[in-house]
Amino acid sequence: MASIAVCPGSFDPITYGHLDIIKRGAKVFGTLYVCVLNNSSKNPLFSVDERIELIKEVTKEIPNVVVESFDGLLIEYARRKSATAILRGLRAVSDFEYEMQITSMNRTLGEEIETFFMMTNNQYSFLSSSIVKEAAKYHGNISSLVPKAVESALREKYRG
Ligand code: COD
Repeated sequence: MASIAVCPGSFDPITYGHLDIIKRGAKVFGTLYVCVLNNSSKNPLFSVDERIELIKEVTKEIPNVVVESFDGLLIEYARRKSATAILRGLRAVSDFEYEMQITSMNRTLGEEIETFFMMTNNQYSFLSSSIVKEAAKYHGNISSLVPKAVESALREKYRG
């Protein structure tokens, strides 16, 4: 049976840290659904459609990656996709508590779906979408943190 996993997140916007996890996950799972939470209560910089377009652009060379949005519970989305796994990235120890909470809740809601973690590549340990947005806002050099398409989109957002 081909393995199907979901890789959920906000991806506001996608960084090289996210991309590293997606590329490595795509080598392990038969199909990897990269899914963007459509959460109207947060205040994202990029719309869901913009985030999806950026993820599609930077993953276009990876044939078994599918990019979508989802609403509501991740476990319900994973079931609709017949996924047996959730893939998450871990950066520093500071991620641990939050990830434990999410994993524990997801296990309560759907114990048939297992969560897998991948340790980040060292060079991306302290990389987050928030830090990238902060740097871009003040016109810092972010070329080593995000793919070109994302850098251009950020420049456009913070133009002027
Ligand atoms: N290196 C490695 N991994 C990274 C890096 C990096 N530099 N940066 C981010 N990541 C990983 C994160 O650890 C995470 O695994 C993934 O990439 C996405 O990160 P974010 O920050 O874009 O997304 P999150 O963590 O805000 O996403 C939260 C969810 C949307 C997954 C969560 O809120 C959710 O599932 N919501 C749906 C409602 C639900 O089901 N709730 C019940 C469970 S709480």
